[in-house]
Amino acid sequence: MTLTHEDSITHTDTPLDVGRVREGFPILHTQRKGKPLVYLDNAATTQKPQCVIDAVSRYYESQNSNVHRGIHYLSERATEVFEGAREKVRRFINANSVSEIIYTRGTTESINLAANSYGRSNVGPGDEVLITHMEHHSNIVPWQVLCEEKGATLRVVPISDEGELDMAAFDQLLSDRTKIVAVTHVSNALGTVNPVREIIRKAHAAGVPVLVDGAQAAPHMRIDVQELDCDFYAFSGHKMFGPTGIGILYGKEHLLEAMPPYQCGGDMILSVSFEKTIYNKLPYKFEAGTPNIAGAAGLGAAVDYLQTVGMDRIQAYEQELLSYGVEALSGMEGIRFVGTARDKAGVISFHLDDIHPHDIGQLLDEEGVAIRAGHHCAQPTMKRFGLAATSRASFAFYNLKEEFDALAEALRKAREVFA
Ligand code: C6P
Repeated sequence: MTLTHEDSITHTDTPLDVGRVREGFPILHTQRKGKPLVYLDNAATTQKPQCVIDAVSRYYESQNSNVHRGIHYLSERATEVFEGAREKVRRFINANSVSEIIYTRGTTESINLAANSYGRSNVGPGDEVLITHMEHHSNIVPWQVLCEEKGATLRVVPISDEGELDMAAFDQLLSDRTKIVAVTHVSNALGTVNPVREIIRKAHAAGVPVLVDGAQAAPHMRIDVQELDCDFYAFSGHKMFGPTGIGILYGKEHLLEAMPPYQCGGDMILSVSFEKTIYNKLPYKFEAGTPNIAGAAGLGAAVDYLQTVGMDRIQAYEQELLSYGVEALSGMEGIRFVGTARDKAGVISFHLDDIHPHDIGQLLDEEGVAIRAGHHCAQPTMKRFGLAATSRASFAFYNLKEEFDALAEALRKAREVFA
């Protein structure tokens, strides 16, 4: 049976027709050196389906105004789109209330908000913040700065040679000095899926809240913040097929209520006098200034799209892709995988002979294959594996198995060049 584009997207009980899915992503039709571009840099940012591009255009064409301020037609339309998208995101991660969905610029700002607001009011001298050895710089530096300011200590859960968390060490490091645990759901450098449910359960048993960096999880799996029971969950729109410059901090309502504002200005206030300012209610208390309304419109369209395709279907297909990709590369002489955890998503990082990853990246680009080469903003992780950088192929549900064949072929050519 041939699936129509509609069928392949909407019928979640049928296998994903990836060819049809790709038709909805204009940029995936790009030709490079006379061949279809192979885009394997999805952990850096994902491509956008036409419906997201349309939502952003539609916003500027027919809905553009400022939100929450005007009483005129366009302002009401803009506010509807903006708040409608918030409700879509709430549903997407199954938060209890839209009060718990804070718009930010992305994961980085979400974590900075939590560290500056929650952290500053709850971490003091002698306290500890517990992170892991596989964090992105965005989930290290804000906590490090906080610890320096407060006279607290940053503790780090070690990882194994496979790139899995040492949970026995986690148990030992979690103590009555720990004031917050901040952990990535999926490592951008290794692809490891961390046992966040177990981490949250253990941390809560010790009375410690948990922030989960979901930047690399939200595009690949169903997220249910109530089921996870996380206290904060941070993610970026652009890594989940939405626009850049928009992201989310989910926070449990009672925690957000007790937290002071992060940035101050318009929209986050109820009233201002020179004597005293009364803050707005949630979530607006954390949204100072004119927000990224077009970004929210695009993010709303992206989560609608993902829910239509079905996160479970995406996850199942991507597991097939992962096995295929590892298989396609593992026959290659001189390859060393970096990150071989049992549970992985979205990322295959590797080193090839002693060729510098930047050289690999450039040679692959010549073959029309886009990967990322570098430290992936995870320098401590690189150091743990004795490397300065890796080559990283990162995929999404629109990638094809043949694209891993193209990657393997391009890598063979790269080896020949350096032989
Ligand atoms: N990782 C990568 O190529 P922003 O830039 O705020 O959208 O996301 C930051 C971030 C936080 N946590 C994790 C786990 C991430 O992977 C990222 C972004 C990109 O791997 C850019 S360095």
